[in-house]
Amino acid sequence: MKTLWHHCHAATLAHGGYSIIEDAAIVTRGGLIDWIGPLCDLPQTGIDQRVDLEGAWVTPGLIDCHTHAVFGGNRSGEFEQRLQGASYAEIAARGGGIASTVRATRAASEDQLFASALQRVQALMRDGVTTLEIKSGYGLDLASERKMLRVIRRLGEALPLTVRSTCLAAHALPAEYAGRADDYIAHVCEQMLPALANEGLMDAVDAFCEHLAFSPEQVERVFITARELGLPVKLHAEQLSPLHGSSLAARYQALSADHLEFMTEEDAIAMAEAGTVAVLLPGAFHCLRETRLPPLDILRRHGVKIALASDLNPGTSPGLSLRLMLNLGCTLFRLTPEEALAGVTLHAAMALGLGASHGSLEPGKVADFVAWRIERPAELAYWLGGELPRRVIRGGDEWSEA
Ligand code: DI6
Ligand code: FE
Repeated sequence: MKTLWHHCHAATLAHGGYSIIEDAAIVTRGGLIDWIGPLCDLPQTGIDQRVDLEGAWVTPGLIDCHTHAVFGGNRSGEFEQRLQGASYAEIAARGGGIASTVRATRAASEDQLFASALQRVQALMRDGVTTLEIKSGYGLDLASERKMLRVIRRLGEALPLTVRSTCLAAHALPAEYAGRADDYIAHVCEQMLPALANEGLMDAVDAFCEHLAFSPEQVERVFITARELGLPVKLHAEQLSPLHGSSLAARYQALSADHLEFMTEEDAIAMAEAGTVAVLLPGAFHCLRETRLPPLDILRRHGVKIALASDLNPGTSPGLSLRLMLNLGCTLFRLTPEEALAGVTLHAAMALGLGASHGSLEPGKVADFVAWRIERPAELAYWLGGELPRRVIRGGDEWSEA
């Protein structure tokens, strides 16, 4: 069955930047894009069904390539404390922070975690998100990490959404290992990752490389294990201090290094050579009221691909709108709206290892796209959240919220 989507303009993201086709036509078949180009060039053969997009702008389905959307409870109390002067690190040192979400996540049932994550993921979907990465990392023991990863897999089965699952067992030191970080990392590498990989619960492995989390040496042990298990890696790096985690990630051909406020030019060169995507997270920067900007000029100069994500998590970025992140990426980090859109489409796909199949409108790629009723693509980064009129097509089928 061939469907023609017409009466639209397209920002295809296929050949660098917006890659605009005015008065475009898209033919989909079997869940894939069969043909895309100017309507006047359309080969008129064998169209079964026509859909009038009423002058909309079509973009690839949005991809949120860094979220922690599954968690118990929330940390609005810590938000209040931070506004009264406590720092993220101070709150963590007194047993709050990630540890408090670990307690709430361990206490929640799989069904409770599923139900609360579903609400958040549906909020992201209302923004045109068709592909989403979700990390574990609030369980920090085998049973609880497994529970989180199962919820992540279930979300992918329940929703018209491509969900990639990342194991972040090396997110923080669980209380029962206090003072024994090396022992915990050994447990992650020898017990947790092999068991969870064996159960097919993850697509990638991530870690948090920071003074208040794990050292580069500890992260490297996690990366070696991931490599042995045949899984790609990602890294939370250079968010609060310069440990050169992003260079380490590049040495292990990481799909991405994320945050990067404190990265150096050497880190950028290593990432460019390895093809490691820089994932910028303006929601966390904003909520922690950080002042050190990720070095955008250095990333551009060395041709590092830049993605943008919500980092949806209960502590540092309770962000339920990827479009809001487009705005924050532009206003806080000085991305152009065009770079920001590439950051939530093609470059986000690359950050998930999906660059060959997702992220741009090209023949042979999956037919995930959004038809927005907007005047120009920059409008996607212009509004501060809210709902934009749009139609979401996922795998060639139109999604409508029940
Ligand atoms: N960096 C982040 O931004 C999140 N995790 C991480 O390693 C924050 C997680 C949290 O505070 O709950
Ligand atoms: Fe994160």
